[in-house]
Amino acid sequence: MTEYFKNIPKIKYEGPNSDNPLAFKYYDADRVIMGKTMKEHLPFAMAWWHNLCATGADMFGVGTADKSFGAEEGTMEHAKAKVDAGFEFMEKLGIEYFCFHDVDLVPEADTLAETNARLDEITDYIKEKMDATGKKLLWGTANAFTNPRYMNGAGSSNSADVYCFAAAQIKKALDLTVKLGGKGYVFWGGREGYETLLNTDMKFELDNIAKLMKMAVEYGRSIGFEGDFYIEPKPKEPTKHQYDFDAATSIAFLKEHGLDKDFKMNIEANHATLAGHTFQHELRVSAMHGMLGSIDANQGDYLLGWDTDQFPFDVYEATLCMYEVLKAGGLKNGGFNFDAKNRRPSYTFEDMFYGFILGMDTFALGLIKAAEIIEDGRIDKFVEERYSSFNSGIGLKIKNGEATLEELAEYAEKMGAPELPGSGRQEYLEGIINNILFR
Ligand code: XUL
Ligand code: CO
Repeated sequence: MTEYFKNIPKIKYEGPNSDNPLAFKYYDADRVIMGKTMKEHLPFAMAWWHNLCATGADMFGVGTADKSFGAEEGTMEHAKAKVDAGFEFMEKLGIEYFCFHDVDLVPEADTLAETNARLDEITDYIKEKMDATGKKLLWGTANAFTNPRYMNGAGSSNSADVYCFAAAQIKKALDLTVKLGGKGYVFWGGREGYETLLNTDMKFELDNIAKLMKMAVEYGRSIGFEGDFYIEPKPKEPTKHQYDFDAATSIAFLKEHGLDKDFKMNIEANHATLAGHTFQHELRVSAMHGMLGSIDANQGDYLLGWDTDQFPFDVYEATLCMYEVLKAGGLKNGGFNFDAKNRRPSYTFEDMFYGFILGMDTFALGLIKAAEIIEDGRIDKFVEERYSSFNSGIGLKIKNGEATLEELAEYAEKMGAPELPGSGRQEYLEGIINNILFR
């Protein structure tokens, strides 16, 4: 078997004092935190598209990284080489999961039948590798946005034929997800949005997307898919307005169409930023609806307005993310998929490993610190006390839904004017976070 990542050893935990760039400083798979190992808290996944396919091409230049893996691109030989390279990569990093789009796995053929035959062949091969190594599929999805036929979206397309083609891709991607034992199926609304309302029937498009999702749920359940369906919200890019703008919008859409029992959110950090929210906000909105499903772990650049998909480096963000995840009781079927790519000038194989080591260490550090915040208790205690006026008297009646507007007005009239509601103490709380992060 060819070794693709020569000179890269199995990446081990060496601790914070190590200066070995090919070692983990914080990710210690078997370390127990709040009753579970780091590996259980952090089911990391490799995104097939970024890691094995993307070469760093952008709007101004071709790729800089060589991802041919010794084979000619666009061939099945190349598709297989990517499988071999991908499994070697996961093995060397100790990553258990991967995620894919259909077209990441094989080159698309002229007909659906031929593409599907190629997908059958490659997934037979992937399955063999999974059985031999214990690697697992976190989620699968269909790419219904790259091919020109999807210029106006897939479920939101104005063309019924294009809509059917997307349905066929989704059906096949669900078959493959079930075949590989995947725990999730993602709908990222690639081009499900619009460029101008002058040519768009928004309500019609949204209803059609819901119909496609319903058909996917019915089909998925009929072939034994027991995992979660996910919407991955994103506010813009590639279209000017994407319908799955953020978690709140997506959850309202799911509830309106009766899809909320089968779907949860796949929250991507960089998409949250683009929506003008923090990552933590999107996680909290999802969690409070019981719909925190999975995470696309990356980060954006606050100075840029697009989806830079960088490896996570910001420990504050990762800590607050893990705080939300711990508070929500963990991710049931979900994981931490590095939907992240190296910067274009970081084009070597070593850089691919440095990206993952950075991301895994950032989340490991986030987990350690989030657990310390919870165990420390000062933040939770403050929040609890902040609402203590609702624990008795009129406050409790409001909380229990037993009060009337007249009653509250009468209470207020007797009271005169309320005292100021108490300091929010933001700076005190931020000081606690710094204290815990850097002590
Ligand atoms: C695009 C994005 C996708 C989804 C899967 O911004 O995040 O890669 O994660 O389609
Ligand atoms: Co993503």
